[in-house]
Amino acid sequence: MEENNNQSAPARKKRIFSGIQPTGTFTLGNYLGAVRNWVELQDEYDCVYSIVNMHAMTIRQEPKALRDNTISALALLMACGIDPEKSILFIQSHVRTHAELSWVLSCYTQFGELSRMTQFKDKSAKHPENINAGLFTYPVLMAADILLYQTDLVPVGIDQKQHLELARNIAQRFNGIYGNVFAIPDGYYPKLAAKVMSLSDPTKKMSKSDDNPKAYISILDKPETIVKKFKSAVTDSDAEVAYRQGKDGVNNLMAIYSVATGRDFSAIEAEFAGRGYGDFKLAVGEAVVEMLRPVRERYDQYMQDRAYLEACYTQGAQRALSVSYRTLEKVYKKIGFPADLFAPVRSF
Ligand code: AQP
Repeated sequence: MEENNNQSAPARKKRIFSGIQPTGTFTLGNYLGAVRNWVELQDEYDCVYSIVNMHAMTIRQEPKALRDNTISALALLMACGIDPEKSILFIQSHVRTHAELSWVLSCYTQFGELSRMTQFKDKSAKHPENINAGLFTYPVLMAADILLYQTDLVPVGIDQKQHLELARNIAQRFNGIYGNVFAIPDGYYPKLAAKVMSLSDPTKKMSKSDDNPKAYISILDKPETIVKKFKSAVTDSDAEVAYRQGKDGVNNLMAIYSVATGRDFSAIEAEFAGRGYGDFKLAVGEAVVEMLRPVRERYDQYMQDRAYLEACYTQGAQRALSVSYRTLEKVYKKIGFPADLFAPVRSF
């Protein structure tokens, strides 16, 4: 039979990569800024998601807590809706290509570039007792994470924009020397809640490692805790629910409420016109409780099935290694390393 040469191969789906650190239970910021979008992108894109425990080491971690948080992060991602069959879902330290490419890329990254990273400045100010080299080179490892998968799009919160720009610069520099080795990734930022702010200081990002638990909503917080934290959220003395410059606390709550209910800002302003902040904060708390309820329930189910979680991360690591190794092999060849003596079997 004659081959039909007119039939073109199906277009490759665009590739997505993103990661999250297992430094504690995810916050509402992690959920709205990143994970919620990861879930939505799964049908349209070829997605790769990682629990980036190697990044977490840049801040001192208690080993048992890190191990437990890593498994818990896997269950949390699945509870949020990441499907380990549809997407490649893996634990970073299981896939050796990340550390290896990171070393190579660090030789193509300038000290001055890393010195300008604001997250390094923020985190080293927060942990003056442990300003380690890993904290400084964190963005290079992140560039390796992304570039290994020939990533087109990186869905992250806006706080990661500077790191993503650096990853693009490193890729362009490398491609400029060796030809087209890496795809150049674009950032994908949510329109709303790209930066969820702390409930106790709305000029600061909501973070899972904040010392003050009232500052963040953990996605596993009990319903009554969530409502209580929103009730004590810092706002202002205007007593007007309106989205305006200078109203950081209210703006933050409005963005959260808007995502949780699907209502736009003018509808929210109309809903709470003439009513005090008490009603508004309660409504935000209740909407968030409802949004997170299914996540909490599914999380408990996954955590009871350790064998299933292990099977998921094992399969995820095999698939991630298989895809990422192709890029690493190409890089090694380009830079002049001899062929790998211990290449992984590529049958996954
Ligand atoms: N407050 C936030 N608003 C929107 N997006 C956020 N992200 C984090 N905080 C917010 C996004 O979540 C993804 C995973 O983040 P990460 O765990 O890798 O690191 P992070 O940005 O340092 O998050 P945390 O919660 O602040 O962790 P700690 O306290 O350990 O440093 C990223 O896409 C990030 O943009």
